[in-house]
Amino acid sequence: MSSHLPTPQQLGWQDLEFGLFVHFGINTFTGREWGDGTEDPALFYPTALDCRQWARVAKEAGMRYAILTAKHHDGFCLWPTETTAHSVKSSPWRDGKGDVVREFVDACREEGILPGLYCSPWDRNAPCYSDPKAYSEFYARQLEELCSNYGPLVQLWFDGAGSEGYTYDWDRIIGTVRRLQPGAVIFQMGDPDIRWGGNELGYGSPDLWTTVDESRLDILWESPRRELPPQGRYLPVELDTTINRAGWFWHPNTTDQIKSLDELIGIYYRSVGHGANLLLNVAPNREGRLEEAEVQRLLELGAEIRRRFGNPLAAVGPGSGELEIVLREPGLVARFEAMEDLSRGESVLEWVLEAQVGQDGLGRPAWHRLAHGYALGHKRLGDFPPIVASRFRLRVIRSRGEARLRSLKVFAP
Ligand code: FUL
Repeated sequence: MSSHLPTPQQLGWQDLEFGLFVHFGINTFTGREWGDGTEDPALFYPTALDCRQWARVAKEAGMRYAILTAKHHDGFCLWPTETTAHSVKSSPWRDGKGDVVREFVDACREEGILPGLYCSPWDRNAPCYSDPKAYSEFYARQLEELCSNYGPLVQLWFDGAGSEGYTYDWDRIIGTVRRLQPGAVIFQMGDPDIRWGGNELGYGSPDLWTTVDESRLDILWESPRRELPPQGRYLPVELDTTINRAGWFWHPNTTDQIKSLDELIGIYYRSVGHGANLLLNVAPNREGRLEEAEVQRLLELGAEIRRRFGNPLAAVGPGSGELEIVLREPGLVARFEAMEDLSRGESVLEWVLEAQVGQDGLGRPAWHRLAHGYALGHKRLGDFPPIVASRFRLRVIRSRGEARLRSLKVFAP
């Protein structure tokens, strides 16, 4: 499927905006970031697995979805798969009867968080990996289990690492997912609905087009091009990063590497505020619980997002070409949120946000520029030096066809 129009699944996923990434597995117990597949399954032994805690914290932080590493590159499966013995079945944890994927999806649904799964294409344990045809079949069967037995999934996460130069039978693999999980979006590999933002810092360019020339994704990563028109394929961006600089998996004694609230807010502005989804990783420890210090930081982030964007002075929407806010009396404004209506594709090519500051010599309203950009996309967030004004307008300067705007909100400092 390749179209400049979004699917309902893509639009629904974009509205989720902020998700929890959960890296948990054999690496949690070895202290490594990439296992080599020779790890003894007996190492997997969380002493107090608490997926409810993960889901509750995600919910409280304002996240709407969560993705768990059902299988990372080391090949160890967190569910009792029939495809290999390299799984929770061979671990003494719950006498080999445990199923982390089950506990995860159940906990997410109880909290109203949409669950999704990461299942690494690159598998350093499966002996058949040396035979791409046999492995594609093996991998499709793993996905068949994950897509059949755990209810509706919001997203399947196909990480590109380790797969350079390898030939998967994507028709077989993606076909399985599409057939069993028609509501899910696919990330990055095969026939994706969602593309990677090109770095693991959570920083997206301000001109992050949603509709791109897919043959040039690598160029987009290197240097996003302002003039690139939104033509080609509708492919929204997901940016993934970690709350702790130490890595994707849990590592002992790394509290000092937790990102600061300022840094995380900066990441939020440059991801969600640049029209992408933010998938923020918080890794469970060897108990199977998120670390208290990381939970606190995540909740601080959620509270700060609510403080900044939860309470607009005014809001308007939708409109074509221009949206205007008129406050009853002049207010101090320092922040905005603007959204494009993407339901019929990306249309805005250049936009400006202005405040009226008195009149010019001829008695016409005088407008002061507060923000300006090219791509608008799902959402743009921004701060500007505080200004007292009562009239604000978001104006499309150039568009492809009719410009469709979804909403504009302004906020006090
Ligand atoms: C990368 C992987 O190699 C890392 O281990 C991690 O899973 C990250 C999200 O993607 O490509």
